[in-house]
Amino acid sequence: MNKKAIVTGILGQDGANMSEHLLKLGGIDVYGMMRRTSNANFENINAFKNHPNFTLVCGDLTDEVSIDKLVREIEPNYFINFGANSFVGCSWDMPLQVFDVNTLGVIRCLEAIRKFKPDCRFYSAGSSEELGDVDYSPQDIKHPIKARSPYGASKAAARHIVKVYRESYDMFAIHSILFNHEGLRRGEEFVTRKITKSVARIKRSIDKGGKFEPIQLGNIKARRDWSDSEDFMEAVWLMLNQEKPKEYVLSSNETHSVKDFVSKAFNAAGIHGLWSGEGKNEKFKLFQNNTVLAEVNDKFYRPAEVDLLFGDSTPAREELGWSPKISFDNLVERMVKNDLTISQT
Ligand code: NDP
Ligand code: GDR
Repeated sequence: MNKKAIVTGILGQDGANMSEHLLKLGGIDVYGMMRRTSNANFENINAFKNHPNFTLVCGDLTDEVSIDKLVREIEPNYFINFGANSFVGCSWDMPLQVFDVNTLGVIRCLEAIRKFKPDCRFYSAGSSEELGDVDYSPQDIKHPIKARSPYGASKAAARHIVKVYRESYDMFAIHSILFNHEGLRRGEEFVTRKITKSVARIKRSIDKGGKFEPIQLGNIKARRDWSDSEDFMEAVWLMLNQEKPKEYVLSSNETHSVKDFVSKAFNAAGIHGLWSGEGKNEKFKLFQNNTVLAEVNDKFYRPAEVDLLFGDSTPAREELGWSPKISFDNLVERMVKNDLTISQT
C-alpha cells in the first residue's frame, strides 16, 4: 500500500520540488496543500498536477480547523511543512502575521499530528536566518540562535517548539537549518530570481538595440550560501527516513556575495561588465561603453541585515549519504538560461 504525505506550501518553490521528487520516487500519494487565494498561480505544479498520485487540498496554517481536518481524514505517514511567509524583507512590516503562519502554524501541525496520527513523521523547514549576526564560520547545527529579523525569530521559535513536541510526546518531528536554496521555481522577490529575470529582460533589450532600466538592488555586499532546491529536497527526504529523528544543516559549504551573483548571471547571458564606485554609488557597468546594468537603491535595504551566511553541511553529507549535484556556477547558469527561454516565449 502507498504511503501518504501531506506537503504544505505546494504552490511555492520547495513544496512543488518536494512533491515532484516524491512522485518520481513512486509509492507515495502526495496531498499538496494550498491556501485559498483569489487568483492562485499554479505555474510551479503544472508539470505534475494531473499525476494520478497527486491531490490538491485546501488548508491554511493560520486555521487549525483545516489542519486538523486534513490530518484526521488523510492519516498521513509524513507531514512536510514548506508553507510559510518566507520573505525576510517584508517580515518587519507584518511581524504578527509572520509569527502566526511560521510559528503558530507549526504548533497547529504538531497538535493535529499529536491528536490524530501520532506516528506521522513531521518536517519543519528551519532557516539560516535563525543564526543572524553569526559568531563563527562556517555555521553548523550548534551555532547559537541570534536572529536579526521577525522572520528569523519566528523560525527560531518554531525550532524550539518542534524540539519540545519531539521530547514531550516522543514524536518524529524535526526542524533542520536550511541555508538559501534557489532554482527554476524560485519566487521573483528573492534576490537571485530578481537578478536572473532582470538579466533576461536586459539581454532582450540589448539584442534589439533598445534601452533598458538597470537592476535596482539593496545590500550587494551581503554574502549567502546558495544551493539548488532540488538537491535539498533529496536531503530532506533522507532526513525524514532516518531511524531516529536527528536535525541537520543543509548548505553548499560556500559563500558568495550578491555582487558575485550579479556578475555571474550577466556572464551566463554573454554580457560582460565591471563593478566600479564605492558604497551606495557602486554600479555594474557594461564593459564596452559604461552603460549601467545594475545599481544600488536604498529602497531595498532592510532595517537589519544578516551580512554573512556560510554553512557546514558535512554531517548531513556523511551521515545521510547526501551529495548535492548542482554547483553555484551551474545554479546561476540554469536560472539565467531558464529565464532567457521564458522571456522568448
Ligand atoms: P515560498 O515562498 O516559495 O513558498 C511558501 C509557500 O507557503 C507558498 O506557496 C505560500 O502560499 C505558502 N503559504 C504562505 N502562507 C500560508 C498559510 N497561511 N497557509 C498555508 N500556506 C501558506 O518558499 P520556499 O519554497 O522557498 O520555502 C519553503 C520553506 O522553507 C519556507 O518555510 C521557508 O521559510 C523555508 N526556507 C526556505 C529557504 C530558501 O532559501 N528557499 C531557506 C530556509 C528556509 P502562496 O503560494 O499562496 O503564497
Ligand atoms: P534571504 O533571501 O533574505 O537570505 O532569505 P533574499 O534573496 O531575499 O536576500 C538575500 C540577500 O540579498 C540582499 N539583497 C536583496 N534581496 C532582495 N530580496 N531584493 C533585493 O533587491 C536585494 N538586494 C540585496 C538581501 O538584503 C539579503 O542579504 C531567503 C528566504 O528564502 C528565506 O525564506 C530563507 O529562510 C533564507 O533565505 C535562508
